[in-house]
Amino acid sequence: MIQVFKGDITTVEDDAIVNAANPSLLGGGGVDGAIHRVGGPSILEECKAIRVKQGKCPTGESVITNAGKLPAKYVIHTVGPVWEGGNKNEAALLAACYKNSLELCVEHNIKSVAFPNISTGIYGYPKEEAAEVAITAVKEYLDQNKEIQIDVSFVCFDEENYELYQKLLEA
Ligand code: AR6
Repeated sequence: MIQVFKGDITTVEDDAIVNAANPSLLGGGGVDGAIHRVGGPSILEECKAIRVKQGKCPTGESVITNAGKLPAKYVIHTVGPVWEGGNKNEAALLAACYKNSLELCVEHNIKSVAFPNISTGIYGYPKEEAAEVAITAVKEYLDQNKEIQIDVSFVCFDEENYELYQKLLEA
């Protein structure tokens, strides 16, 4: 099942929420800043341990940590592409963020997950193109893995994204 909500992802009570992180995994602005602020220091501690183990997180990949004081059980940190005009493999990298995050959900028996609109803030990905990539990637993943039952929500912070997702999901 795929749903869209408008709001702040730090309040979502799903098994997991996804963070739009950067390769350092050490925090930043936007939704990343909000998740670390509300979740508290245990998330950053686990991110630092992952850094020691594997180094930076490449664009398109995802890692999983505890969710600290957040209502979710896990935070999946994924690194979206910086928009550079569209010819730098941005769409494939953005799709990989969604698919790799869903892959982690399967590994951790996560049954509900909320995604923010990855890359559409500080990273500058055009919102309509990003929404199309996000919805297509999630639908493809769920279609290709029919045995997997995960409720997926897109949590839109701004009205423009919310309206785009509603329009595209109705179509
Ligand atoms: N809940 C849900 N969505 C949010 C929230 C929130 N609390 N706050 C912002 N958004 P951005 P990016 C939306 O900039 O473009 C960080 O510094 C926002 O409206 O958070 O992937 C990282 O460390 C937008 O639609 O992430 C990276 O350096 C969406 O989240 C860089 O920003 C993504 O915006 C990543 O940039």
